[in-house]
Amino acid sequence: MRIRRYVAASLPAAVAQVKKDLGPEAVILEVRRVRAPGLIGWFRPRRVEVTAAGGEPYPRTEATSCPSPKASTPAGPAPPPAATWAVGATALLPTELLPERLRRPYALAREQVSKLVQRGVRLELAQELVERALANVPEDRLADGAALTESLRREMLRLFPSSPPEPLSGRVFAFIGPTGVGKTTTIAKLAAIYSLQKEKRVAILTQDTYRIAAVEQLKRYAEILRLPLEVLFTPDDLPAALERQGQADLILLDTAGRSPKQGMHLAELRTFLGRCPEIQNVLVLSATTKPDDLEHVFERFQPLHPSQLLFTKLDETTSVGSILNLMARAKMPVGYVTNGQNVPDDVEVASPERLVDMVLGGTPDA
Ligand SMILES: Nc1nc2c(ncn2[C@@H]2O[C@H](COP(=O)(O)OP(=O)(O)O)[C@@H](O)[C@H]2O)c(=O)[nH]1
Ligand SMILES: [Mg+2]
Repeated sequence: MRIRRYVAASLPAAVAQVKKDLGPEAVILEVRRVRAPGLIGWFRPRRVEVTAAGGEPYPRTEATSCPSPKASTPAGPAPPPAATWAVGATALLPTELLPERLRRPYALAREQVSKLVQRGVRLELAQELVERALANVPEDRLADGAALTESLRREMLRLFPSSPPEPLSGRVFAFIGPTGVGKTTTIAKLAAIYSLQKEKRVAILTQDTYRIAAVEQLKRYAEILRLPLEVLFTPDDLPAALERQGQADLILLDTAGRSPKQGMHLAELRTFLGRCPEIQNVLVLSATTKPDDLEHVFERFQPLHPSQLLFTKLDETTSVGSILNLMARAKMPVGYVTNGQNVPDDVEVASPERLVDMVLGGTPDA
């Protein structure tokens, strides 16, 4: 029996080499994703390393004389490398090619990866998370689905940066983000909570004068809550309004929704908000946005340096996994999340545990 290692650009290419060299009966012992050594390796795509056994069994040798102690220990093949999980690399591999002890763990892992992907997590991130999760499951619990889910849960939680218990610690917050994500509704919810429940002096400002309905919407909320509302028509109106509202503990600034494609409008908004360094920007994103679009929107708003994220419409989607894609990329705290149209009830401080549980949505069959 020979044990050999093969490195190729893809798994099918590596398996083809194995078959050619070790014969059709060869058994795959280990599959890993590897990089070329040294700094240069980080700039090259990862390759697949397959360790396989095959060929003729070792011939039995008849001892003709009393062997020396050294010769009595045949050198034998090198043991396979310590297990490094390669869920992505093995995804196309028929389970029968895997050693018996790895079949169930890999089957469970693949199930988890496809569940995460269905819920909006990018494939590469899903594979990485599951690989890291597997690496932390004790050897004797590898076939236990619940152990993998628990480990995966911990890996997912690690993506969230620690956030302050009070998301709106500061005085002036501008709510930025695309049209229709729920900025104005969320401001109404928060204005009600901070003024009625937390007894803060709250003022509302709006820069969204592009649609008459937008100002009217906010005016109605401000009237019901008996809060001051300032409508800002030019960037110069902002410092003056902030000065007039100098007594307020919390100022919530609504902005005109911008299509993320409208670069010029974003630049305008940046100039507007850039006048007052005291303003912290909350990037409002809808959890219903397609994962790719969500990352695109997130990127487009980066020039405005948001300090936290706020996700709306969690009630309308099962693809909350796309939130993890942003967490892996941005390490930005999530302050509030909203889960319905009711003002002020449908808003809560984001809980990474709850978000992760929404992505996992129940354990797979153990
Ligand atoms: N289902 C659901 N709808 C929401 C939520 N937040 C806002 N909306 C709705 O989304 C629509 C657009 O909200 P709006 O606040 O005007 O968005 P804006 O353009 O970003 O200011 C309205 O119909 C809201 O009632 C939410 O958490 N869940
Ligand atoms: Mg609005």
